[in-house]
Amino acid sequence: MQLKNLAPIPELYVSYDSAQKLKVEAADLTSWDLTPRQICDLELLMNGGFNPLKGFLSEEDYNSVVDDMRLADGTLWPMPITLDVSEKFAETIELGQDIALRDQEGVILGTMTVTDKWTPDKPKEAEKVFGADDDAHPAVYYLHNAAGSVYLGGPVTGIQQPVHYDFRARRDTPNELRAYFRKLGWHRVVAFQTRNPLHRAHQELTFRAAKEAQANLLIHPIVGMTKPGDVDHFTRVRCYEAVLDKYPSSTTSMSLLNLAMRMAGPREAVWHGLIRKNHGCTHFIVGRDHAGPGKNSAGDDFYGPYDAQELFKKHEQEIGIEMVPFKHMVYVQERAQYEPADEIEDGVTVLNISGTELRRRLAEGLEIPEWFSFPEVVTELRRTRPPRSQQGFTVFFTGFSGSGKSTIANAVMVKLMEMGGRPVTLLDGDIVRKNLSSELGFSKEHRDLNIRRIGFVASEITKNGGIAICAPIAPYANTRRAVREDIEAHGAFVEIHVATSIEECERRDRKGLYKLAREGKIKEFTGISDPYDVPEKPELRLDTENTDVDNCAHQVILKLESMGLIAA
Ligand code: PPS
Repeated sequence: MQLKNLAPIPELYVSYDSAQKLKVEAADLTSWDLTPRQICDLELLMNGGFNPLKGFLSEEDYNSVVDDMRLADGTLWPMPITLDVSEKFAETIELGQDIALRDQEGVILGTMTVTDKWTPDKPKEAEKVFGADDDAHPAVYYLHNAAGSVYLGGPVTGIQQPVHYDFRARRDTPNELRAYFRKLGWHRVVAFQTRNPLHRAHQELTFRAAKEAQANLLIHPIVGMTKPGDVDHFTRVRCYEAVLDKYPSSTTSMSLLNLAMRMAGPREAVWHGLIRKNHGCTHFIVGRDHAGPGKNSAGDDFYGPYDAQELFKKHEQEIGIEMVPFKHMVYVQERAQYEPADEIEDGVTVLNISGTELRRRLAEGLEIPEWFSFPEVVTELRRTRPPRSQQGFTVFFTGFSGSGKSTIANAVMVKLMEMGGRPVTLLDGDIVRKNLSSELGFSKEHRDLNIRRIGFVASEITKNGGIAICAPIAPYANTRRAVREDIEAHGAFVEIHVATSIEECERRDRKGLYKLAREGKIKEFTGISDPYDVPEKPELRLDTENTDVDNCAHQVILKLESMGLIAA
């Protein structure tokens, strides 16, 4: 008997011979260079992971998905999969035109016939899809700050899969997984979605879920894009491989999913379910706060802890995959085992380590008990995340010209060099503008480019275990946030607002620039004729008007000590 979940699923790829021909023809088409997120989306469109989508959404489908979680024909589909482009590019495109979709190295992955072109109502998309137009939500932030302002829609023709050089044997298309399940005779398969390393509680939970569903288990981690700040997928995959041995042999498999997550909670859970159905699974584990994005800007959760399970349950029949609700597992010390929290009687000792506590223990090099995780996993995590005092980090000063940033930054640099241990690089505003950004002026566009360059260099330094000290004006909050995100993927970002008032800077006027700015001889001068967004929550704010340089530098060093970045 051929089970429906294991029958081949439609893909958007043309045959090998047609692909060779199409590749040559597509070289003459107008090209769009796909963003990393679009590459993830395109891969799953082409290989059937996003079945029944046949391309990037048309305007009609987009509106219907945003409003009702359905395509225009009524089919359940919760997430807008859109090709966002710049206004400039959109202007060059006529409806009906074919465009080539290229990866970041210029390889043509597919073509798209543009049937639709429109300017989306982004605040509405944010409200409807993510529940709030709040930049604290990573996907809303992306929507407003990274995504292009025009969407193109139309059917896609697949030429080739994006190339992955890592963990090739662990990546499977929906049809490859379906074939694998057919080969092994796995008719019931429960999928476990994750963007975190697996510890003992997850292993116990997934094992129980498989037993309850009388199904085999597929560990199906996301390796595309997850929440900024997550453990990188290279480390996670090494951790997963270590945990795979802990399951009874031949019951469990692992496959990597190149999905770009949106952290959309309930809608995301439904989307994840559809994707897993497409990958041949019959059951799907949905946990507490599934794909939750964390706190909103008022400090509250974006979604209720069980909203995702509720929405999934409501649409379970239509999704076509059965939900296995996640039981919160905790460790019972007296019985030395994990048990579902809701089944535990009073009077026993329940142990638990939260994600935040785990990060703290890793950062401070503290013990991580055996009951919590597997030694192999802890070793991997420690290799990637050594204690903070051995990691690289960035100190990012921001403030008006003449506020004292460079002087304090210099003093801090010398103090850190005196301590030794890590190489220190100073990226001072003036120095950077003499070399790295010598061709740039002071328009918003150029300032952003300047700060992004500084951020790029600082993130490389941080990644490689050094200390980067940056001291540009960096007047825009959004750009500072983007740089923070880039750097926090590798180490700490310590933002220091040198809060000297504009009046005091002008009074000091060390370089005579304020005088020239007042006379209109320097245009777009920060604080005089150009804006400065005061940092809302910097790690440290320095008052230079009542404190001398040495003391300011000392405050920075104390801050670094209190964050565990330098030994006390
Ligand atoms: S930015 O906005 O972060 O890109 O600016 P930054 O690269 O830090 O600026 C470096 C120095 O350029 C001088 N300068 C100006 N500042 C602000 N606005 C205008 N229009 C301008 N023109 C020149 C200014 O002296 C900055 O010096 P610092 O080191 O901040 O005192």
